[in-house]
Amino acid sequence: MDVRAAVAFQAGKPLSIETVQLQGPRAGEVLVEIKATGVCHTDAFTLSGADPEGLFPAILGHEGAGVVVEVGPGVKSVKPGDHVIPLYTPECRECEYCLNPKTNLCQAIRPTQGRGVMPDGSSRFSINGEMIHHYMGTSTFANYTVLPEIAVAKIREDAPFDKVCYIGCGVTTGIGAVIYTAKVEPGSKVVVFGLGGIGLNVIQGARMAGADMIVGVDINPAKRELAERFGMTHFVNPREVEGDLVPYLVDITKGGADYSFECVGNSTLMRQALECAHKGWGTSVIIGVAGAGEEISTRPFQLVTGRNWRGSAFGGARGRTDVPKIVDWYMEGKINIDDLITHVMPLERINDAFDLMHEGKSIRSVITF
Ligand code: NAD
Ligand code: AHE
Ligand code: ZN
Repeated sequence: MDVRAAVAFQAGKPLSIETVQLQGPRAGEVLVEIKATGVCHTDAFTLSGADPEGLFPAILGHEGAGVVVEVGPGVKSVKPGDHVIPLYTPECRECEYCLNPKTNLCQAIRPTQGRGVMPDGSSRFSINGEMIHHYMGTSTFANYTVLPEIAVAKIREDAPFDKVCYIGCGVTTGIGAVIYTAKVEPGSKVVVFGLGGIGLNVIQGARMAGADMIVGVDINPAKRELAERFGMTHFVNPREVEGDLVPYLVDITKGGADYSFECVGNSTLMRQALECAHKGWGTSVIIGVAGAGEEISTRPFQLVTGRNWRGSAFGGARGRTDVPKIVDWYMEGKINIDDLITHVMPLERINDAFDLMHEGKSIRSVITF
């Protein structure tokens, strides 16, 4: 079938709106009509050329919501008409990883996701006979996409697509990193580096977890007001701090953060986030994605003296199990998504969404089809 998609033909170039061809679902796959998709910084990261797994041409996008229109042979868990959120972290419930409660990183289809193809090794997308790569196994910058059955979470039908699409990445990543990965306790002191689409959800998660002090660190002062509305208690602009940022943060938290989160993708900030964590027990969680060739470093003494350094992908959430619950939280008014969606636009204007992100003018832009 013909579908409308934003195609990334080349790194560093704007997306191009095209009519592309999409083959129907094969065994274990589903065809989903995408109704809305968010634009995450990771899409911009891959488009920039900094992603070692970036492949071109590709249909990017991994923060969608839509309706199942057709299922391939053997599909049992969803049917046409079901409302779903695509999962770039699938949940097969059978692999060694899914069976281990310590991780959410289902590996059932990870190798083919990284090669931009479906689990059988081929792509369903093409343009004029030329293959187009899938992206993160989701490719939501198209009005129809094909996904493995294990990579869709069935959600309630009264949830608005143009809001809950954000649960497909940013909301779950930020809130989940607090609740599932770090397991922040009531009364904690939390420091959040980066107050964008992820960091504000970390703040919202920290408030839900009952943190007492939530420090937000960002070089863009325009992020302050919204972050305060979401629960930030103290704002730090590193450009206004005299001297080193780490001792400043240790000082205002009276010894260091119980939990810190890096939500930018900058390896210098990752080090600062680790080093502002409390001696003896502080945990620092890396969420930001750093470019090819980047490495992190610190003095081993920082870890010897009891700080913990770890990372979180998709907030430690198991998509088919946890995403429907997070949709319920939204529908019950327990989490705020609406105020983080600052821009809504049609697919034809998707490049504006990238510009707004780079200019620091948006939190989340959502594309509606
Ligand atoms: P965003 O562009 O919305 O926000 C980034 C924020 O960082 C902005 O507010 C910006 O002002 C701030 N910032 C930039 N440089 C800074 C600096 N030197 N010091 C302090 N603040 C600085 O991006 P986002 O969508 O929130 O994504 C954030 C990061 O998280 C990206 O690297 C993205 O790829 C990554 N991410 C990871 C996961 C995961 O599962 N681990 C999921 C989603 C996104
Ligand atoms: N392809 C990159 C890594 C990108 C990355 O870390 N992706 C996160 C999700 S970001 C969503 O906005 C993730 O889930 N990682 C776990 C995984 O298996 O990809 C690279 O460096 O190669
Ligand atoms: Zn994302």
